[in-house]
Amino acid sequence: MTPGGSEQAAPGIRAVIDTAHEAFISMDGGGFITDWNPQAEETFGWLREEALGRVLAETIIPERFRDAHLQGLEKFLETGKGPVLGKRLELAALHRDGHEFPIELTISSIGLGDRSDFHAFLHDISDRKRAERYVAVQHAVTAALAESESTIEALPRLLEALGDGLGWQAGGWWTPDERGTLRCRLAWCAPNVEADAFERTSRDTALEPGAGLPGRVWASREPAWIEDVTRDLNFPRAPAAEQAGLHAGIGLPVFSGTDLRGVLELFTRETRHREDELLWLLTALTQQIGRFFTLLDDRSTALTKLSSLALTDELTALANRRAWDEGLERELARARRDGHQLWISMLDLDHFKAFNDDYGHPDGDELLREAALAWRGLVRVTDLLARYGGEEFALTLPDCDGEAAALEIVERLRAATPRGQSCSAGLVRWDGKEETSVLMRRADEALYRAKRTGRNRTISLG
Ligand code: GH3
Ligand code: MG
Ligand code: MG
Repeated sequence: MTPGGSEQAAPGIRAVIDTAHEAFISMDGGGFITDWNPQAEETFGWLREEALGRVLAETIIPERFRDAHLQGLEKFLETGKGPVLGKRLELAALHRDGHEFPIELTISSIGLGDRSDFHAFLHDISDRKRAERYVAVQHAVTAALAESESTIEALPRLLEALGDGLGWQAGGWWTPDERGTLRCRLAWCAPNVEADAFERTSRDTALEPGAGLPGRVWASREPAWIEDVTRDLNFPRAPAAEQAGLHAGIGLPVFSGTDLRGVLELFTRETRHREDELLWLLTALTQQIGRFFTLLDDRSTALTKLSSLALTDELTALANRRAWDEGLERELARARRDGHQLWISMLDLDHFKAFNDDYGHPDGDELLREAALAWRGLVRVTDLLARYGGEEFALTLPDCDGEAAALEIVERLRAATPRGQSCSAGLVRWDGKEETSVLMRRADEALYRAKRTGRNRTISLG
């Protein structure tokens, strides 16, 4: 049989085939193309007269699938059975210009005596595949965000979700340092890519706003698309990209509100013209990422607030008992390290119960607040002044040069007790080895002695 010389379809059928939305291809049992409609011309880039008589496998099947195709064909001719016949299939196809694209097709076989002809209706499903891929990327990004507690945790997962999902091979995250120079904080590359050297170059590269891909995104606050970074005049990492085989690059600004937080970049091995649809998708995704960053910021502010609340006395806004316990341990460690003196004082309002009885509890509260305020203003910010309990306060005096200096400060505080009230104080010096509980017991003992010996005084046990 002459290639291309199979029975021509009847005129009515011919018209149906030629005006079909689908590409129509026929092949004989020898694997030669015997029919090819205008849609097939459009889909594969071969004219009908060029295609007829060519070997189908060499025309539209990517090289790596050709063996399987031939084996399938042989098997069918031997057994009359073909697992692919009559089903809807999704396969990779080859265009005349060498690019691959996904198609959906149905193959049927018509036996003509001892001959078999095969016919296929098919169409390009690139758009559908791209849409499916975009949905998958959206899911992957959402999952990466949902699994992360912080931006540090989220960013590597996001780069992977975007790169993997879109089939781009490398990526990075850039933020400015304290001088406003952009630095690569994170680099990612697909497992099958030799981009280690490119990653290293990225980490070693410092870019001023306007320079390179991240710099121009940072300066313009707009996404940027470079068709081929190895040929771009404003891409300092071009030699490293060339070596890694990376070509097209995208840079995306990530905003939290109006605050530009950083630039995400992605690279692929192919040279790619700007694709608006992909840029829209990525812009929408970076907006989602930005909202997540805002959420994390709000949460960390709330957590800081909570933890400071847990250490603050509500009535006086001084450090509370818990903050005292923690702070005292820190002061002891510091004094041990530096070899400094550390003095501790306990102060307790005199006859406070009587004050409450005379003026009422709210006025008692007010007195506590006023005392806290007055005393806080008389000590250094580094001195820890805490409400130890009820009307009892505790004070650390680090770096205090001897008993006289410590006493002077405590006396100053006592003199500032508001509303004509008095208070008593105990003073001790940490001996350099005793445990906090022992130290506090001694301070208590000093205070107790001040009370017992008439109040309105300071007793130092040294
Ligand atoms: P002393 O001179 O021996 O220290 O006598 P005092 O009355 O000050 O001491 P006491 O321990 O007998 O009584 C302490 C009082 O402090 C009893 C308690 O009702 C009052 N108090 C504790 N916490 C607060 C508070 O937060 N607000 C008010 N208004 N009073 C408090
Ligand atoms: Mg008291
Ligand atoms: Mg008391």
